Amino acid sequence: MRKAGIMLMVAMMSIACVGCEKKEEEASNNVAEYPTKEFKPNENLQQIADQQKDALTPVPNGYLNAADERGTVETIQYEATQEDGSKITKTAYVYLPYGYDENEKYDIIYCLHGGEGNTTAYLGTETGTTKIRNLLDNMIENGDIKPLIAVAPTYYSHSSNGSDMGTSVSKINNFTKNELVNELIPAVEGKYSTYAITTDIEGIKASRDHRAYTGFSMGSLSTWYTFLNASDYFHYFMPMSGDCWVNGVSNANGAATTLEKFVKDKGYGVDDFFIYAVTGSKDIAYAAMDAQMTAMKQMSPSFVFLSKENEKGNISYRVEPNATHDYNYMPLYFYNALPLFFK
Ligand code: FER
Repeated sequence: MRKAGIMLMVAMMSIACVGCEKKEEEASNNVAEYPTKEFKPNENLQQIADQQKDALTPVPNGYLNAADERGTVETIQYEATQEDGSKITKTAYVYLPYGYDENEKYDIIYCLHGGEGNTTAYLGTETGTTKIRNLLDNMIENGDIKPLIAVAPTYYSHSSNGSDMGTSVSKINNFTKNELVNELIPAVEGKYSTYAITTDIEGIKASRDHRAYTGFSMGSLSTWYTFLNASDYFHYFMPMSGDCWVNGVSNANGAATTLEKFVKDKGYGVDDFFIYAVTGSKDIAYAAMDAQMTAMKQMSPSFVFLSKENEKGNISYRVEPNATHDYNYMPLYFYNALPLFFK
């Protein structure tokens, strides 16, 4: 009996050890590849394997190069109220599609950078282009999407330099709760022609089906906060590589429960919002985002996930095999999500 017990222990220890070595091996490979970020090895390899069957549709050749018909980028200045009530002037970049005509109405997407990023992350500047800008030009030129306006602002208390990383969660909360709808949207959509006939609260609400919000990493966090703080004004959301910290960091069940309660309280059905959540299987945000999505998958009918079997839903969760935490994956995510928006 005793002998059997010891043998079992030894057997268990050696199994545990095999697991250990494997994990260590995986972890060290990843540390070499991503030296600045901690990478947690995927815990559910079968799930990853399943998702890998669904790799995103690749961006067509040439779509990241300059299109024949190119939009323009302008800056807009607006007065923003900070958390302490003080006012500052902030700058956002605005992409206008090729042939922009102020007598037409355009769908609009607000794009938020990651931690320590800035307003140039998506659209560059007036003169310098970016892959996202070329992608938008090419998608519009080829009829993949209707011409739209894109805006790249910041949740920081400055426009394009320095870092407020330490205070970014409270800044993101203030930005999404107050500045976005009271200050940024009126400034942008008062100047450029969107579906907002007026830029008071009612006009912004009435045009929510023509407004989207996306962000990468901390910008993804801001996307979840916009869902909670400003979904009266936005119908479409694309969180890229970041989970929701509304109940604290790495609290997937808490985040999912808060989001579900919000959807129930609002009385939202399957047609009332659409979330395209996306990340990469080797992204530092993968574990957190995947855990949140796993919890939300249990929350039908508040969250109805799109799948091959189910083409009607209010959320799609996609994982690009091997993609890391890198802005260079954003064009792939935009290319796959934008045709699903503004339906
Ligand atoms: C996450 C994982 C990583 C996340 C953010 C980060 C918001 C990193 C942010 C940064 O360093 O900028 O799930 O969610």
